[in-house]
Amino acid sequence: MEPEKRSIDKAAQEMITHMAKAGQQNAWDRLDAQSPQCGFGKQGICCRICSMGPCRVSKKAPLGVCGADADTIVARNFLRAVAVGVSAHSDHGRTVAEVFIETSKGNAKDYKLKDTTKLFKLAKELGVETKDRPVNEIAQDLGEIALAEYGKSKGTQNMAKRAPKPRQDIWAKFDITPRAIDREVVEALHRTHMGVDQDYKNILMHASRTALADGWGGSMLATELQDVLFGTPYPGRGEVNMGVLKKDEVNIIVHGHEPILSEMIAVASQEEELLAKAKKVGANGITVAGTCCTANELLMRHGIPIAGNFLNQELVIATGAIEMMAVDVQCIMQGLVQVAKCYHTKLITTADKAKMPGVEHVSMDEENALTTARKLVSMAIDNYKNRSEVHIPKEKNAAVGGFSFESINYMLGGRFRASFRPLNDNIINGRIRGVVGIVGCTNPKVPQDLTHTTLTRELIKRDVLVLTTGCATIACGKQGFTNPKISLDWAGPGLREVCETVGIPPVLACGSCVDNTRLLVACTELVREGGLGNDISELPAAGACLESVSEKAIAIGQYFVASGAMVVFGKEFLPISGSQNVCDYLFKGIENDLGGRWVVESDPVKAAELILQNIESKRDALGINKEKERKLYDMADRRALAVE
Ligand code: XCC
Ligand code: SF4
Repeated sequence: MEPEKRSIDKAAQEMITHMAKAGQQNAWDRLDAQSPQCGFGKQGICCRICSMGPCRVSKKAPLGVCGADADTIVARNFLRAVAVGVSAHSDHGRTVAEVFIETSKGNAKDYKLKDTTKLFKLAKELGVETKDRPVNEIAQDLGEIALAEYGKSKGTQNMAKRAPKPRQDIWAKFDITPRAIDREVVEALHRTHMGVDQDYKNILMHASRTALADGWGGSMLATELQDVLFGTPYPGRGEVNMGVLKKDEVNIIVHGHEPILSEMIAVASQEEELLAKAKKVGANGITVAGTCCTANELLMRHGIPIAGNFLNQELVIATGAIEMMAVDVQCIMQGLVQVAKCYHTKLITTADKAKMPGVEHVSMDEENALTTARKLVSMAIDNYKNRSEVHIPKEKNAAVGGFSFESINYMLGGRFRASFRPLNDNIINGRIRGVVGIVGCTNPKVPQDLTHTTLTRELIKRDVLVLTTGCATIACGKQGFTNPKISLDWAGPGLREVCETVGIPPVLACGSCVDNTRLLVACTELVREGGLGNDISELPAAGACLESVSEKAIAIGQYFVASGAMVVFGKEFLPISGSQNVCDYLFKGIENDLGGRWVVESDPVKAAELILQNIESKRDALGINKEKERKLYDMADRRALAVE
C-alpha cells in the first residue's frame, strides 16, 4: 500500500518507504497479513471465557453453549475492555502514589515535591491537617490517602466529590458512585465470569461505575500527584516529529507512560559528566525525545521534544539514529524487537511488570532512580559508535504544550483573577460555540493522524475550542495545530478573536491519557463558573476518538459518557455492533439515565457535524442561542473586547 494511504505525516511516509526498501515490517504490514480480520470479534460476539466455548453467536447458532445471548456476550466483552483500561491507568496512578510516599519519606531522594501550592490544595481537599506541619509529613498523609483509594474497604472515591452536585446525585441514584478502584475492577471480572451477570443493562451499568473509578479516581490521582512531584504544567514551546532527532548527537527515545522513568532520564542526559562522555565518543550532545504519552508528559512540563505517536514507534528506530529506546508500560509494540535487531538500537525494558523476550531489562526502582537513569544514558552513549547509516526525516513543527487546568485558569484570568469566567462568557455570547476533547491513539486501520486532524480543523473552523490529549495531541502537534502562529488562521473568527486576546492556540495540548481528567475538571469548572447549566450534561461540549487502539480509550470514553458527555468513536473501534440492545442502550438509552451517550462515526467531517448539532442543541436548551437585546457592557464583555 502507498505510504500516503498509511499516514498523512510526511516523516512517517518517508520512513515507511525507507523500511519497505530495507525489507522490514511494521504495524501496517502486519495488519495486511492479518486481513481479513475476524468478523465475530469486530462485532463483539465472540466469547471464550469458559471451556465449553469458544462460542461465536450467529443467526444459525444464536446462543453460546451456556445459553448466553449476543446481548450478554457483547456487554460482557465491553465491560472487560473497560476494566482492563481502568486497571492500566490506575496501576500507573498507584505507582505514582507509591513514589510520592517514598519521596515524602525521603527514601526516593532523586524526586522532589515540586509544586507545594498544589500539594496544599490537595491536602485541604482530602482532609489532611496542614497547620504547623512540615511539608513532607503532609505529603506522606496525602500519599497514604491517595494510595488507599485503590483498595480501601469502605466508601467511595474522594475525587468523585469534585463533580457538580447534580452529577453526583445521578451517580448515587443509579448506585454507580465508584468505590475502591481495585474493587470495581475485581467486580467487573467477577461479573463477567461464566454464569454470573447476564443482564446486559446491569453489566453496562457496572461498566460506567468501573470507568468512573478511573476518570474520577485512578487517572485523576495520577495526574494530580504527578503535578505535585514533577510540577504542574504551564504553557511552553517544544517541537514535534522525527526531525527533532539529531544526526550528530546521542539520541535516546523514552517510550511508554510513566514519567517516573522519563523525568530521570531527562535529568541525567543534561549532566556535565555524561555530556562530556558523549563528546568523547564524538557526539555533540544528548537528545532525549519521547513517543506516546510519556512524550506528552515531558513536553508538557519541560518542553522536551516529541518524536512521534503510537504508530511512529517502529519508524523512529528505522532512522538508524536511536542509540537507545527505554520503555516502561503500555502501548509498546512487540514488533519493536524485530526492528531494533536491524539497527544498533538498544531496546531496554524498565518496568518489572512489562518485559520483552530477548530484550535487556534494567529495573527502575524509585530509590535509585537517578543512578539507574545515568546507567541507561551511559549505555546509550557507549552504543553511539555502533551506528551505521542514518536516515532522519527533516519534518518537525513547533508546538505549545502545557495546558493544565491550572494554566488555562491562569491564562484566562491572570494571576489575581484566575478564573474560567472569560471562557464561560465567550461561550455564552457565542464567539466560542463549545468545547470538544479530541483524544486517543493512532490506528493502522485508518491513515495515521488523518481523522484527529481533520476533525480538529473542522471544529476550530466552526468556532469550537479543542482540548486534546494522548496520541491525538501529537497528531495535532505534527500538523501545526498547537502552534498558534499556524493554527489561528484556521480558526473561525469568534474563536480566533478570543484566542488572540488571551494568547492561546485554538487547540490546547492538555497532556497524556491520564490527563483526560484535566478535561473533567475543566468541564466541572465551566459548570461551577455559572451560566452554562448545572451539570456536565448541559454543557455545549463533547469528546471524540476516531482512531482508537487501546482498551484504555474505551474506558476513557465510558467515563466521559457516564459523566454526561457525548463521545464519538470511529465505528470500527467500538466492538458492540453484534447486539442491537447494547447498541440501543449505549447510543440512546444511557442518555436518559446518565446524560451522556456514545456515537459512532468514522468520517471526521460527518463527526464534526454531529458534534456541532449536539453543541447547538445544548446551547438551545441553555437558552444562550437566542438573540440578545443590546445591553450595557459589563466588565467581562469589556475584557473580552479589550484587544480589538
Ligand atoms: Fe497508547 Fe498513551 Fe492510545 Fe497513544 S493515546 S496509543 S493509549 S499512547 Ni493514550
Ligand atoms: Fe460459550 Fe457461555 Fe462459555 Fe461464553 S460463557 S464460552 S458463551 S459457554
